[in-house]
Amino acid sequence: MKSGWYDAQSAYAIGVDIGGTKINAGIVSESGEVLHSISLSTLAGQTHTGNRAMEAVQSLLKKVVLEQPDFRVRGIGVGSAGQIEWTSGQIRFSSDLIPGYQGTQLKRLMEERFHLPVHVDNDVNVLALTEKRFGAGKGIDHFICLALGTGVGGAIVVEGRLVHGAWGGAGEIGHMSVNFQGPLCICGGKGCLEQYASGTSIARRMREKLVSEGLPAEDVDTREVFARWHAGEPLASTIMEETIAALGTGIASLIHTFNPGLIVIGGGVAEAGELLFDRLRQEVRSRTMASMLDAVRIEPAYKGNWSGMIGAALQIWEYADKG
Ligand code: BMX
Ligand code: ZN
Repeated sequence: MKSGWYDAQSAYAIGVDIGGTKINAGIVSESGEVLHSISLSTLAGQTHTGNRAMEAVQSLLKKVVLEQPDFRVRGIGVGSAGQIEWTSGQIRFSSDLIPGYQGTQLKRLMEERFHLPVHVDNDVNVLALTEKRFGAGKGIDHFICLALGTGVGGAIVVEGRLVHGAWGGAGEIGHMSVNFQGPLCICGGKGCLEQYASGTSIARRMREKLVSEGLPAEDVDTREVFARWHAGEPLASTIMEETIAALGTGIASLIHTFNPGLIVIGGGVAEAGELLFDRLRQEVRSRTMASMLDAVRIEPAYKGNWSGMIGAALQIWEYADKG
């Protein structure tokens, strides 16, 4: 299985982060240093996402050998959106955020192409490895990550280890229902957290609201909603208060279920800043048993563009004994 690229002693691994919008690939050290990186859009040119990810690794390696012809790595760690069968590295289910991706044998494809050890896990699960090593999760044994981006992803760390469940699907917190009579979700459920708290849904709900008021809605993206919210615009406040109520409901249930010491929140929506965190802390306080509140903090995720990609690569060290 090992190739000319392989060296078990190398200080570097390849990290690949496959999200609904972008694929980032980079050469990463155990201390989180990023030597080289590249970024591609996930869905461009209708190329299959598995092939697009391999294209990213190929271009990355090409870039590296130009500078260091005898460069070697320990392996490839992939963090991907979708529910990943953890041991086989197959995409067991993927919502239509990434059309045609479901069923991809990502680990097998990567191993056959690059002849390196490959680990594949959910994108937000690997993000939790970055939090554990460098972020707010450092030294905390029980914590939960939420990533509010194209979709809403989650990860659960218990006793210092990621919870994978029966085959790897645990932690799909975006599909925890916060409203049993809520709107249909692309996963088949109703009132999922993702329908209220992803960047995509915030922008969509704002546009719908504007249209219903007969106001111009084109070009209104998440950033614009946040700007209007900070400026005190009532429509934007209505949308964001709904997001905060949904998040507060979900987080309170997570606290009651896992009694965590920390909830880490990342993704594009976390860029709404302190106003979001302040409101969210209040909301969670109002919905959570007082006995559970002492132990838990709600903090923003580790800053940096590459945190998903770094976490993906960290799997190589985290699971070194797994081969
Ligand atoms: C979706 C789901 C999760 C993913 C989350 C965040 C798919 C394709 N995705 O809920 O597996 O972790 O989005 O994904 O089923 P991102 O695209 O926002 O990073
Ligand atoms: Zn859902």
